[in-house]
Amino acid sequence: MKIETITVRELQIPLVHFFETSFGRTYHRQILLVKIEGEGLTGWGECVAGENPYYSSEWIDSAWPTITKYLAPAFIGKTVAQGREAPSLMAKVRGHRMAKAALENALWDAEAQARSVPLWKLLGGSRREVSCGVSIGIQDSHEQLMDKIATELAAGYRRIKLKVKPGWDLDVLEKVRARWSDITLSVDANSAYTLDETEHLRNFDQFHLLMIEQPLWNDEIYYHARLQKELRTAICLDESIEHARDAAFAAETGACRIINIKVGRVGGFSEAKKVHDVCLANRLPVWCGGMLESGIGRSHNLALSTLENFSLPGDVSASKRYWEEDIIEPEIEVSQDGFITVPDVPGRGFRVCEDLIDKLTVKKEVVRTG
Ligand code: OSB
Ligand code: MG
Repeated sequence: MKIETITVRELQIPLVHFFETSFGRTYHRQILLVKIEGEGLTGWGECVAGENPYYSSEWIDSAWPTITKYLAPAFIGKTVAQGREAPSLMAKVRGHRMAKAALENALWDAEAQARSVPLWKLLGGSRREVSCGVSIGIQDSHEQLMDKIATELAAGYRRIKLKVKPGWDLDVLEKVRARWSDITLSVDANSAYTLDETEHLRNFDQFHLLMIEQPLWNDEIYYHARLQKELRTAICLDESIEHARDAAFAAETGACRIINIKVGRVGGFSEAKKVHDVCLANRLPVWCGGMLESGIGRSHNLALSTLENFSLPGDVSASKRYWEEDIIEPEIEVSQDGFITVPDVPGRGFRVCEDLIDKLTVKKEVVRTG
C-alpha cells in the first residue's frame, strides 16, 4: 500500500476498576491510536505507553511527538506492502519501542486485510484458542482482593496473577493459598525488590507459584540470574526484555525460566516474533502480557498469542474487565473454561467502532504529504 495519511489520536477512557501496581494506581487510560490509510486500505495500531513514565521511560506524552514528528513522516508517500518492512524505515530513531510498535502493527493489520488472511495466520500462529489468565492489581484491602479473585475464578480464568510489593506480598499469599490451595497462581513485582532482599524473596517459594515476574530492576538481567539460582520459584522477565538479544542473554545466563512478551515493549510484531523464536530455541515458554489495552491492542495481542511457544495463559482477558464499552466489535469474550477463540476471518477479526472512537478522542493530528 502507498501510505497517504496517518491519523494519531489520544482517547480518554475510564477503567471499570482502578488498577494498582507497585509503581502506582490508574483510574483511566489515555489510549494512543494510529490509523494508517492508503489505496483504500486502513490499518489500526495502538501505542501501549502508560500515562506516566513509571512502567518504562516511554510514556504517552513522549510517544506522541515521536510518532507525529519522526516515525509517521518516515512512512508518508512510501509503498509498504508488509508489516515486516516497518522496522528498517524507523531504524534511525533509537528506543521508543512502544511508539514504533503502534505503526508497525498497524501495517501488519493492513497487510492481513490486503492479503485476505487472518492476522494470526500472517504472524505464523497456529493456535485457535488462547488460554487466559488475569492480572489483579493491589487493592484497598485483603477482603477486596479475595472478592476479586473469587470473581475471576468464577469467570473461568486459568491463572491468577497478583501484583505484589513490600508490605503487600507474603501475608496476601498466605491468605490466598489458605482459601485456594491448588489454583495456578503467580505474582508480578514490577521491580519492587532488590537483590539484598533475596532472603525475603525465598519465602515466596512456599506458595508454589507458577512464577515471580520481574522481581528486580527493570533494566537488569544479570542480577536476575543471581537471584534465580537462589529461588525454587521460576522467574519471569517482563520489563527487562526489550528485544531478542535480551531474551538470548537471559537464556544464556539463566536469568529466568519464563518470558512475558509484550509486543509494545519489544517494538512491534517483527521483534516479538524474534523474541518468541529465541525463547522456543532455548526452551523458555512464553505468554502474552497486557498493558490495559483497548480492543485494538487486545486483538493484536490475541493474534500474537496463537504462536506455538505461547504455552502459558496470558494476560489477554475479556474487554468487559476493563471497559464499560470497548472500541471494537464484537468485544473480546472469554469462555467459561477460560479460553478466547481466535476469529478465522481476514484481518484482526474485530471491527473498529469509529463513531465511539471519535466521541472518546481528546487530541488528534493527521500526518500527510506536504
Ligand atoms: O507488568 O504486566 C505488567 C499493566 C500495566 C503495566 C504493566 C503491567 C500491567 C498488567 C496488566 O499486569 C495486564 C493487563 O491486564 O492488561
Ligand atoms: Mg509485568
